[in-house]
Amino acid sequence: MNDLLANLRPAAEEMKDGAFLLANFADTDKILQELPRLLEASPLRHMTTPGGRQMRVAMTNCGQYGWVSAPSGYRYDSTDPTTGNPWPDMPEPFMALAKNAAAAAGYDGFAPDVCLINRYGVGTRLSPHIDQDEAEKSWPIVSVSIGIPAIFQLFGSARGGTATNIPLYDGDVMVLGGRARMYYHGVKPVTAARDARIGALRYNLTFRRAR
Ligand code: MD3
Ligand code: FE
Repeated sequence: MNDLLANLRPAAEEMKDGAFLLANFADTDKILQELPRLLEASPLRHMTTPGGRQMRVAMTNCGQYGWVSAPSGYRYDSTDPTTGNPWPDMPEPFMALAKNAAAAAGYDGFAPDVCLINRYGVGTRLSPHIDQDEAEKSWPIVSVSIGIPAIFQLFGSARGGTATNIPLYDGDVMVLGGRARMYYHGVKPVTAARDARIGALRYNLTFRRAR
């Protein structure tokens, strides 16, 4: 886009059916300052799916609840099963970012009780799925990308069909609401790149209202 017009670009661009992109919305330096102590309290781990497979994305959580995948199924739990402790509190800057992003896409009053932290290495992908473990699906999910880029794929209500491919760069925030909230989505295998701060890694934070 022409630089002279850049400040006319809306803060939130609707990509498809209630999926909004807020390009370069997040201060990821600030997020990366908070991460080490969160990961120390509740380390990243490769969860097992109900089908018995290990997820290639490493995950942990902060907030009142955390999303857990186990052989027994998916759930939100106030206890980290790895440590036996509550998940670490959601840092105030995380909460503020999630609220501001939701509001910029038209969702006032969003108060996430979960921050799922996903870590991708080069080659890591996330298979198409629907996020349906939350009690109230009318709240959006807010996603924050950190580090090396990835291509996010947004399908429709069915698993197949053509995807809308959305490259996500460091600082990009997506707000998933409306019909897109229940759409299949995934992440293509992450291609080789380096971030000056964290190397060949991508983190994604998803802020959710579980209960
Ligand atoms: C579209 N994470 O954690 S974030 C997930 O990049 C997840 O780590 C991906 O899918 C990642 O469940 C994608 C963007 C996102 C998050 C939630 C959605 C897109 C969504 C929920 C409904 C539709
Ligand atoms: Fe998802």
